[in-house]
Amino acid sequence: MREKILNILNNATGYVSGEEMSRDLGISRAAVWKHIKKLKSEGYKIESVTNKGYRLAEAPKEISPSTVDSLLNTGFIARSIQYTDSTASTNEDAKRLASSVDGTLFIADRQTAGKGRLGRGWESPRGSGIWMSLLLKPEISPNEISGITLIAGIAVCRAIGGSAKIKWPNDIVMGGRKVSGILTEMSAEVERVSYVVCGIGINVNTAAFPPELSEKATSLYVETGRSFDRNKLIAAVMNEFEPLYKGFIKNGFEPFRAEYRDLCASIKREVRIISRGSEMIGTAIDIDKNGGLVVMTAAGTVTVTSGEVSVRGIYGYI
Ligand code: BT5
Repeated sequence: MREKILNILNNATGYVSGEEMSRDLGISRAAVWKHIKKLKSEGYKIESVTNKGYRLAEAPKEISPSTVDSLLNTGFIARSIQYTDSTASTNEDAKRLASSVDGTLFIADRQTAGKGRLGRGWESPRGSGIWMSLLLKPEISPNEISGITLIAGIAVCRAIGGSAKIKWPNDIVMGGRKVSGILTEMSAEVERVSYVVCGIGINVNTAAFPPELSEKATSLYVETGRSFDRNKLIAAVMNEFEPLYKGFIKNGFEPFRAEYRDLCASIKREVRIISRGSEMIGTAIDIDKNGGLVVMTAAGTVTVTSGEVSVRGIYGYI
């Protein structure tokens, strides 16, 4: 039905009335309106005018691996791109194809089972976002891996620019809502990392979110009122990521600590840390040299290092 509606809108010279569409497609006008709403949330700009109907003003720009490639100035990051129209999860794709070359970037226009942390889901509709995963083969110890999430956060913030901030450890927020999330997974033997998959999701041209996310999620489009070219943004994140990653592998997190702290929206905020069933309340006061969150609690100062924690109570949405 989606394709049929797009076809009608694409072939129309002016406005098409809801009535006409409902008749041609054999569905109710309410159903037509629902599909239009869905397309809008995917980044299609559809004008609706009373008594005239609908008009497709602008379709979202497609992701094009060759365009991304032409915009890269990296040595090995994203020099190999595996693009697919639709997949369950680009993190799963990267893990399945972990024998691919170091720095391979897996991108999908849509994910049907996008993953968040701790078994949570990640809403990844078609056409409007960036859902991508980098396959990395760093020679560092498994306990340093969480730093990759942090430097990826810096890369995303730099690429987005503007008011983007980081909610420690893995959320990029704008206007108090989440615009991007990062999920880093690894496969390791005792002391040796075999590979790391750093998954990055960015809500780019999303116009509307499902009700359960509308309080906590936002997109670049919602925050700025304009559409972004996803190809340019993917390349910008990769171009920022490579030098950060190289620096991190060589010298650890310390050189990036000051920038991360400046970008970190959690500092000086009341936070509630939830880790494996236990809970702790305090004020986040600093980022330590390994990227841990330093929290002042009634029982003294604690540094939270695990990536497997939830930080709550900073924004209205959590
Ligand atoms: C994350 O988890 O923020 C990590 C998200 C990583 C997504 C990327 S997309 C490419 C790659 N492939 C994957 O399968 N995943 C990665 P977490 O901190 O657990 O946040 C998840 C929570 O954010 C959910 O429980 C929802 O409440 C909320 N959420 C879900 N979809 C969202 C969206 N599109 N935008 C903002 N918030 C969302």
